[in-house]
Amino acid sequence: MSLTPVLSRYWDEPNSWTLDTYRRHRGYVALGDALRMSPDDVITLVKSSGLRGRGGAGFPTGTKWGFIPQQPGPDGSSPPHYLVVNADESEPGTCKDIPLMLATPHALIEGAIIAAYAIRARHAFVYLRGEVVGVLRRLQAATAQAYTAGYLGRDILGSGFDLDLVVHAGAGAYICGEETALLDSLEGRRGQPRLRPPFPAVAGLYACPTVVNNVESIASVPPIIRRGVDWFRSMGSERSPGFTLYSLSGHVTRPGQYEAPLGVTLRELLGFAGGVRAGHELKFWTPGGSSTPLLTAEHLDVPLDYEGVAGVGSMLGTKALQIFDETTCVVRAVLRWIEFYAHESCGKCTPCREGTYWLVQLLRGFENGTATEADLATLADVAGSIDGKSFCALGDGAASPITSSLKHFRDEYRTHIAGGCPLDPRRSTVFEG
Ligand code: L3W
Ligand code: SF4
Repeated sequence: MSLTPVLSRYWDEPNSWTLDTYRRHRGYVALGDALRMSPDDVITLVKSSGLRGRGGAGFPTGTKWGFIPQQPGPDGSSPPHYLVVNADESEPGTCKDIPLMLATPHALIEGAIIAAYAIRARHAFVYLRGEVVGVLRRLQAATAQAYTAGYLGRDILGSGFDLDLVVHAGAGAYICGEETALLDSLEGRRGQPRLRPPFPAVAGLYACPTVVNNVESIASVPPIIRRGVDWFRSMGSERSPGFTLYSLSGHVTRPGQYEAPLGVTLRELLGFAGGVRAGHELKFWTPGGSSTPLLTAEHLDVPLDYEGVAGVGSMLGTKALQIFDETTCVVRAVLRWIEFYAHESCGKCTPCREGTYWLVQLLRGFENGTATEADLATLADVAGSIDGKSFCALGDGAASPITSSLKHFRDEYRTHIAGGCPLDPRRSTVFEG
């Protein structure tokens, strides 16, 4: 399989983020095409493409757009509805949306205008994680350019369609990437997940129907409009069509973004990235951030699409492939992740709030050599009390590194019982830089 750069095609070009460069690469052509179609036809086209959400869950994008009620209510008026772009990229290892917004902010803006047109929203929001001030400035500057050029505001390109786009920076909390916590935060409240259903498509921002889509999902729409459903479906598989960004990080020769058809394997991606760093071998990896169960060298040929990764008991997630070689202590890596989840737990539900705290205490015992065989059982028990019993996906995500590392590396935990971490911390390169 070969690389298929679409979104990342000219990220390395000087001034890739300017409106001129974007237009030189046929930017905003898809917007004109979409505005000549009816909103329903745009939704049908995106449904036919089979585009699935790139934020982690893989929910069909066109189907989500189709949930937004368009019929007037009994009083004849249509309730307001909104588009919200989830740009709160925070999943450990995930680093695709931020480079996309930095390199080609207009790709996101054009996609957002098309999506808003399709669902007939007049207000769109980009919710960005607070720490990335450079991205905020770039998005704000690009939004201002889009207003000046007539792509935003009143009567866009003479179509009669009006849209305002607001770029909003959060305060930097992982939980605000959960779509309903994001909406609470956008409304000015503390970001904590809401009970679902109702899903945002029914009651979202200000209790109105709202589409929440990931940055990469939205930026994938203009090329689909421009080049068509058959072109998009010529990549990937029937159920997981198209191209996507895979982010390789960790012990790999050339870390970075690799855009390829869904279904590419880690073996193929490592071929593009120069392999695991010289002189070392693959020990374990995450297919889509730390919330997705760990895989090992025996999974090098698993197709990296939704069905392929689910078939080996994991999830494609955000396609953040974190690569770890044999110098990595799996217990220490899991401890660092669980410390993150414990820190980011919003505290709303007991299994996650208390469970992540106890997981950290137990894992520290393995690292410093005080853990017992009984602690191994307790570790699995606590993870089991979080997984599937928490209020939102953060809890399930926190249990996942524990259960998957116990499945593949139980012996390594046992080695720790016998006297702490066997790897010399000065040699172990994971998470220390
Ligand atoms: C209307 C229904 N809408 C589902 C919508 C729902 C959402 C989308 C997916 O978690 C995963 C999670 C993380 N009527 C609907 C409906 N929807 N049924 O479809 O929903 P869901 O519940 O399957 O997933 P989710 O809550 O969106 C996302 C995993 O991604 N993850 C985390 C990624 C973190 C980032 C980040 O840092 N930015 O992306 C990584 O694997 O664990 O499983 O829109 O409303 N009947
Ligand atoms: Fe908050 Fe964790 Fe419960 Fe989610 S699972 S609601 S993050 S305490």
